[in-house]
Amino acid sequence: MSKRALITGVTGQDGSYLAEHLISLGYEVWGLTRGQANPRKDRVSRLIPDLRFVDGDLMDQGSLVSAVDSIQPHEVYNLGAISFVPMSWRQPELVTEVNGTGVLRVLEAIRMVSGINKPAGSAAGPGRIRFYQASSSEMFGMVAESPQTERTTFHPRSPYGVVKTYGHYITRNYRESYGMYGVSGILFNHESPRRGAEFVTRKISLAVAQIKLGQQDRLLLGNLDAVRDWGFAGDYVRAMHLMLQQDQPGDYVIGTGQMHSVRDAARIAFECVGLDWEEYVEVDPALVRPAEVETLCADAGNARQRLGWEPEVDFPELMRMMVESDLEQARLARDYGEVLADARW
Ligand code: NDP
Ligand code: GDR
Repeated sequence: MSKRALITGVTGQDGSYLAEHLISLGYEVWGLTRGQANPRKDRVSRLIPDLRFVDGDLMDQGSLVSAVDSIQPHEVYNLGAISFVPMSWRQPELVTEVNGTGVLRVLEAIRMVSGINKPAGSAAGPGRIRFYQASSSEMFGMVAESPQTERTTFHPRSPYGVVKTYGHYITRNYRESYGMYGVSGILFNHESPRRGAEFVTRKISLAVAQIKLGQQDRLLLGNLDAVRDWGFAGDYVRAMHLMLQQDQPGDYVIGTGQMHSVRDAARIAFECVGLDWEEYVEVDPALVRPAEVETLCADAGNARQRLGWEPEVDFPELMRMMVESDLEQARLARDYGEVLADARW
């Protein structure tokens, strides 16, 4: 019998790559989707025909209990979130509800469906559903040491980072309180051609494509000095799955260990199409954040050693992949119209 997995956030970047990966491993994969007519659900179902769907929302406890109860998954991956950091200054309460209390609701759904009513060591036992929480390098924020490991102190710099830290600790607490199998992957930034257009790498690759085709003449960015450890989403979903296959649950830092600035990202992307970034990029102070995470760099030694995980795509290759994909889609949109271009993802 094949294993069943339930993924929240299946319509997002990571959800789609994870669903593809698990299906390729023989899993029966269910994605939680919300809303009565979510266009992102149509998009992911076109991309992954074998994916099944169940209704639910991280804001609605009953829907999560019902989803877990009807699917009886072996593994639950909680990737659903409002993931764009600036949103967390604009709507902090909503972000707390979805990204923080939402984690608690999924854990509670698993606890209830598994019949775990008492703390660890009770007759109920730990249950068999394994849980993955999408923790974030944003929890490190103002970094106390570099590179960051699973033991580095958290000092989040955005409401998003603060709330992800809650999700991280409540997952650990359910592990310690109820003996549940729950892990947190502390993932550093990861990108792909499926990345949302609001994130800086995709904003750059989209602009490069439009500028190359003469459809845009400049690109406004915020802090060019911000430094991130950027990897490829397809590599990172392999790590999520590996984390849930270990005998003992634990938390893992996932990243490449390579640092690049936003300026580097722009330079590399424009170079892919033979253009000089300095002729097109301008700084817009309105895009600079109220409190910034200046530098992040992962030490993923623990994941390498215990999970055997390694990233396969480096940063220049990642930017090239994104620029080429956006160039192809922009050409399709120009020649055949938006609908065909969007159908690709
Ligand atoms: P995306 O923004 O691409 O996807 C977010 C997903 O969350 C979407 O499927 C969205 O669904 C869903 N969602 C939003 N609100 C709700 C809700 N109320 N109930 C259920 N689902 C909801 O994010 P990524 O794929 O990039 O990231 C996946 C997870 O990993 C997130 O939790 C993110 O915070 C975290 N993370 C991401 C990193 C990265 O670099 N990508 C790094 C570290 C952590 P809908 O279509 O309905 O809006
Ligand atoms: P981040 O990703 O906030 O790290 O969160 P994002 O790509 O939005 O920003 C990265 C850095 O680039 C700087 N920057 C800009 N960012 C955006 N979006 N737009 C701009 O114009 C711009 N100019 C400069 C930012 O200030 C920042 O320093 C991502 C998300 O996926 C989170 O959900 C996840 O938890 C973290 O990565 C790890």
